[in-house]
Amino acid sequence: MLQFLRDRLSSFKLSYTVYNFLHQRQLRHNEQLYQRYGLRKRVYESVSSQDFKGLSTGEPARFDAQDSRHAAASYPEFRQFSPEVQASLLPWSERGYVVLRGFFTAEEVATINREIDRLIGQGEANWRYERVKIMFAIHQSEEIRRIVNKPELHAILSFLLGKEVRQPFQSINFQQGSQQKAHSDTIHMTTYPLGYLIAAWIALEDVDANNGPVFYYPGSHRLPYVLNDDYPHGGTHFTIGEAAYQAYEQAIDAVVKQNQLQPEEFHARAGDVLLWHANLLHGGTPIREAGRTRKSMVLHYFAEGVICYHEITQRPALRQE
Ligand SMILES: O=C(O)CCC(=O)C(=O)O
Repeated sequence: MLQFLRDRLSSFKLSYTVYNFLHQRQLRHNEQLYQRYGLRKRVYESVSSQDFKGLSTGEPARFDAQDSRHAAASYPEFRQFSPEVQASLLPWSERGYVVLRGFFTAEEVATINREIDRLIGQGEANWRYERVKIMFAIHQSEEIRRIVNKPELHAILSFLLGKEVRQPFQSINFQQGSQQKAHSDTIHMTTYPLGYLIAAWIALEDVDANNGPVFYYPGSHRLPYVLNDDYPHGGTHFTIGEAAYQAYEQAIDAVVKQNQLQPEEFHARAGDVLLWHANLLHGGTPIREAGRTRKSMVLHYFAEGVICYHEITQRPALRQE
């Protein structure tokens, strides 16, 4: 009954507005940005791609505007990376993803896994989505925070976007594969201008074809973004459509078919990292060997200096101060 009421309430935009009004401190980051980009709204009101129509499109992310293969070496920051990292960054514009092999050490991986086991054991893990995802472990474990906030990772992400990337907006830990259908993260975590979200996915154990690897469609980030106007989200001026996400997934399925996109899977050793672009279509393959774990962690980052919101729920993104 309580869950039913919560679900009903969460379909009303007004309930978010009230919540946001009470948490305005976490929306301060948007205040100046609304002014800068000419968005005439209060920061606690609902916001979606519709509100940006007619505003200038803003400056695209560095390697959306230029091809990283040709332009990367012209930036002095590029020289701070090892030759191996440099080589892996070059195809970013073309593929929409980057693989960093062995980026975290076995010890770092073991520490993250130990910390997650501790949170689970102490009943403190913030499980969501039918116990598939553990949200925001970075806020609960100093050890995890220290490890994932590796300055080199932030430098790589900032380099790719051409804007500073600081703390992750969120972390999600998985014990099993997500088996999530294809989507672009932009439907969940959206920026204005578009393209200023980036994800870093860390293998916390070896991943093969059978324990539910992440899949992605190389180059799909260059297709048009699918936003609320592009599928029947079923919402109104006052409400969020109850089946909006299912409708979105169907729209993405149609995009995949129309463009005959071919998936690739990320098979990894513990410690390997996959970075993906804000609009890369990706998801989790089925777990082909029942009962296998697929320990992993994904971090989503917004760049500084852009408006951050959630297209699907039309909410501004609350950020930790
Ligand atoms: O880890 C996975 O299986 C998928 C994760 C994902 O789709 C995401 O973080 O956006």
